[in-house]
Amino acid sequence: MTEQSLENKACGFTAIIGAPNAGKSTLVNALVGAKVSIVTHKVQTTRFNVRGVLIEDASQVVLVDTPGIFSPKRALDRAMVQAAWNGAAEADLIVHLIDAPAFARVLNNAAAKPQDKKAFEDVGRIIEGLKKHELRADLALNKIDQLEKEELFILAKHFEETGCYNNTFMISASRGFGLKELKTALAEAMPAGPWHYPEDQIADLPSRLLAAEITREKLMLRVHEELPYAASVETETWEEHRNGSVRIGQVIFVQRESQRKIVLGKGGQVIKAIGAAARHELSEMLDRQVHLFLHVKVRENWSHDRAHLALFGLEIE
Ligand SMILES: Nc1nc2c(ncn2[C@@H]2O[C@H](COP(=O)(O)OP(=O)(O)OP(=O)(O)O)[C@@H](O)[C@H]2O)c(=O)[nH]1
Ligand SMILES: [Mg+2]
Repeated sequence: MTEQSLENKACGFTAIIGAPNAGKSTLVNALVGAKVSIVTHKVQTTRFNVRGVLIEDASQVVLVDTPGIFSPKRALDRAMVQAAWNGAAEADLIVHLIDAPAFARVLNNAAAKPQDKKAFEDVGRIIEGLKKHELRADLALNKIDQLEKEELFILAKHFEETGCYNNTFMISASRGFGLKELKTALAEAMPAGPWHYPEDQIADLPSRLLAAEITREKLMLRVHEELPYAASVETETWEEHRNGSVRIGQVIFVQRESQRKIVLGKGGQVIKAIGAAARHELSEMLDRQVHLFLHVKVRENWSHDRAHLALFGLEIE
């Protein structure tokens, strides 16, 4: 590497914060161009900070996907929200992502759903938090594929008046609208300095953790109605075989026997489907044959188990 190219390099952290379900993980995946963080249509999918790397020109932007910020009640929720604020405080740049259609529905009093009102309140809480911690952020209005143009400008004005934001972006993380402009702006905002990661590295989640997250995503997608947030997944064994395949053993922790029955399903059908979906995705990601073995265990207090949560870098009081 020449001295010239080193001088031009920039690298820093950009934290993506927002209310649950704003689309933070979708955005991080879209900016990285690969799946580094799991996504579902449910709130509180992301439980800990997940890093993904975007390279744009001479800049390496380390994106930090954070858990949604809301009013936490349980110890695990508090730890998740704390992790999000820590991610924001440590970052060179904060992007506050908004579910713009949900916010607009509340602002206009137009057919707002209960979850829209929750998101609206959470956004208020985040603005208070930014002020309290004396943090400035960039604003990104997301899901503009579902919003009229006029609405967008009303929203932009609303947020401008808070005085918390430098720049405003209007994007659709899932459709890719506005992402080119966002990438350029993030790259330009990073401080000069050497890159943190080798240029071919896009994520830094250990394989065991990533594998557990993939299974948790399939679990949430499959049984979220019956078992919203009562489960956690841990990779217990990881064996590389000489023929190139890998054998992964995981435990799904639930809090009650009734939940264990739900995850298993009649004749084990539900867990079979979860396992098949997870195995399929893992095989593609790892680019080799995966043998996945899932077990369901009842551990009433998994959400208070420090050792288990420490696997994800979460600390409870
Ligand atoms: N229509 C539309 N939907 C989107 C867009 N971006 C994300 N979504 C959807 O919004 C939902 C939530 O996405 P996530 O990326 O999991 O949201 P999150 O902010 O990471 O959520 P938590 O991790 O729970 O805080 C998913 O169903 C996404 O497909 C978008 O630009 N347009
Ligand atoms: Mg998320």
